[in-house]
Amino acid sequence: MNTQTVTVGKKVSFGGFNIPVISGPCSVETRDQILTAADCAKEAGATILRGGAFKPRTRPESFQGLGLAGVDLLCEARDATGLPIVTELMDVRLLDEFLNRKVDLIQVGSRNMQNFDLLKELGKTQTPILLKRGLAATLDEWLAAADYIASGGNEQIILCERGIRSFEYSYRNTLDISAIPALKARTHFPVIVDPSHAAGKAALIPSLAKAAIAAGADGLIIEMHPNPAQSWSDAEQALSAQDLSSLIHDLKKVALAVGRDIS
Ligand SMILES: [Mn+2]
Repeated sequence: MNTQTVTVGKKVSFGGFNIPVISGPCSVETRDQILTAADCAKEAGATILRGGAFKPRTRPESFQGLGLAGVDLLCEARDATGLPIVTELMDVRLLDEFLNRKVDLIQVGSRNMQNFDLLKELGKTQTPILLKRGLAATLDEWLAAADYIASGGNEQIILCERGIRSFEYSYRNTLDISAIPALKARTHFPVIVDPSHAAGKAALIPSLAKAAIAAGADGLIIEMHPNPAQSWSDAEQALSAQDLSSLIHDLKKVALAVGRDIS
């Protein structure tokens, strides 16, 4: 099936010749941290800034994010660098706050993939949506979730494979590379890959990212922290700015080998 393009911000298109890389920290922590991360992401060749402000953490004692103050810091980083921003919306009651701040790409996280009331409300907007695959969701369930958004009138949807639950515990999740060509045959939505949450370990990320592009992914979302060891969440999987820079350099070669580019 032909992939439609979804444009985020003024000029970052998913689903075409170019393969955009989204990067930034797991969580927005401080003003300095996110402004530095934004500069590093842009310098490395990423074209969208990520950062969690509302964090769906497994344990209640874990850092829950800065909330709307974190979204405001992302907006400040957008103003400083020109990079569009993506951040997760967990609570439908905060949708207007996201729309007022013109969040460029609203993420629905794995744990909310089947939060149907949230999906229905997002379907009434015209903001691009990054729909991550549920922890144990089949392709049928995932595509049905996308239909909840699309049937409200919002077709600006990007699907994100981020690893699924399996019996293997040597890494955080099992990256389902097969999902990329399988989805391409079934849907016109662009498909991107999150190697960071699939791997859970920084050392595995380059291999998974290369495999994703070779298999036809339309983009990547990769966690990067200016000081990975000090990261308040997902420290083990955060790349340094230098790691991200050299990875994007290598990924360009894979993209060219499959008739695409990262620019
Ligand atoms: Mn994370």
